[in-house]
Amino acid sequence: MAHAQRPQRQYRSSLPAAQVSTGDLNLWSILKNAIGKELSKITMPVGFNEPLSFLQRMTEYMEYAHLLRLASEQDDPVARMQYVAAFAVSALGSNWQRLGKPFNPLLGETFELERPEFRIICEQVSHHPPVSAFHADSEHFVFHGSIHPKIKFWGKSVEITPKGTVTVELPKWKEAYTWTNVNCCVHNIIIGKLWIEQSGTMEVVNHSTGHRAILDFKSGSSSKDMHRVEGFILDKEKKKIKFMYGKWTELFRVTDPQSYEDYLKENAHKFKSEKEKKESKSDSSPAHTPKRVLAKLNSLKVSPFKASVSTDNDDGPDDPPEGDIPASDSTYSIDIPNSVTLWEADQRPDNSTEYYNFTRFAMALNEIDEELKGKLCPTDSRLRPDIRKLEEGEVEGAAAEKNRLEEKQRETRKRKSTTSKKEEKWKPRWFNLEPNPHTGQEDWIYQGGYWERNFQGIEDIF
Ligand code: CLR
Repeated sequence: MAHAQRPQRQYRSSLPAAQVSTGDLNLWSILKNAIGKELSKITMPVGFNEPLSFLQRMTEYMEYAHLLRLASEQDDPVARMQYVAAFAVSALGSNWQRLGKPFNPLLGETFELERPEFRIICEQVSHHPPVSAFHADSEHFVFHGSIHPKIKFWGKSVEITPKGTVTVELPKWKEAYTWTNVNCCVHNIIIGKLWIEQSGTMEVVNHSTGHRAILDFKSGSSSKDMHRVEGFILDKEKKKIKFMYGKWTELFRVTDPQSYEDYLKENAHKFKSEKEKKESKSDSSPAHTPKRVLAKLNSLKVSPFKASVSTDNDDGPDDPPEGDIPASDSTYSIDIPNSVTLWEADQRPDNSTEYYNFTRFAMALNEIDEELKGKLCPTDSRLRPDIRKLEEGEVEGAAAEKNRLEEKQRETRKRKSTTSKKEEKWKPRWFNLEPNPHTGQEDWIYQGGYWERNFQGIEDIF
């Protein structure tokens, strides 16, 4: 494929303007009337946004696409599973400390990205509920799926369920792997520093060989478990073949189950004392006092999205229920003998905190030049004036453009819902709802043709 041979080029390493402080915006004052509602139905001031559309944000799954190439290059199905599982974990790495809300894509909005290891096309295929579909490929793999982020606000926290299955196909091996992403929770909406937790079980299934990687994303209830992911690769007889472990923010490794067992035995004393420490801690002192919360807050770097702190609130930071505290055999160390590192996160650039905590990869997603402008589909996220204005630091201009676009979208919807002419009813341009051949479930499947770049007759949505 032509795009694979393209020479590596330099992408921009920062945005045109640093993030503007939103100091006096109070998240709680906006959200307190919205408990139990879908977040996509709540209008949030642009100050809470990051200058990316959700389609661009979704593309961040691809940052470590080389892992899928590596998977395809392995002759052993277990080795392939290792890399596919590492990719699934790596895809969530960019979420660390990313607390800005991406812009809701407009209906029919698209986003394309070509990089040496892959190319991807995304489309917003539904507005209510919001559903974003993507299809990435290279000569080594196909990766596709759709995300319908169900976002619920529960008072102290926001819970996000990224509904939708994703599929990796390795044509060389005629294999398909599927999994569902884990839940994401944004804590401390009322008071404290916002933080992101991703927790739950992810099961990566190889539909051809029956191998499974069952990965547990631990709840961040204790600092030892913070960001931790671990689990086993099982064969179709459910025999444990490999142990995998790491942190979704940092790295992911693999070792054999025997090395893990031995390691647990040798370090049993350590784990026990850690557990006891934890227990005695929770028995004694009351969980949190407002003063301690305040002191902690003051010592932390101030988050631009922080809710204003009120002293008469007796609630401390969100604590997950006691039941979520994982069993004592979880590995505290990340140096188990005979391990191989499959993935390591690219370090955030030095200027990251001034730029919405973006990764190097995210910095370049909204980049545009004349050459690209000339060939992009007119519905591409890069052409959205509101996002462009925000990345240029023009918060008010961005807000005005965002309102204009949303108004335009409402008008179009009204017009289309009253029309009886079938050809005027809106339908996604590049994806179609049909059964996923590997899971049998309804899925948004790419219909092809985007890269031929015939963009005639495409509606003007901006
Ligand atoms: C997490 C990984 C999933 C896909 C996914 C869906 C929705 C995203 C979420 C990810 C990360 C957190 C997110 C969320 C939408 C809104 C939320 C970006 C990428 C932000 C942090 C909400 C900020 C505003 C609140 C503080 C009110 O596979």
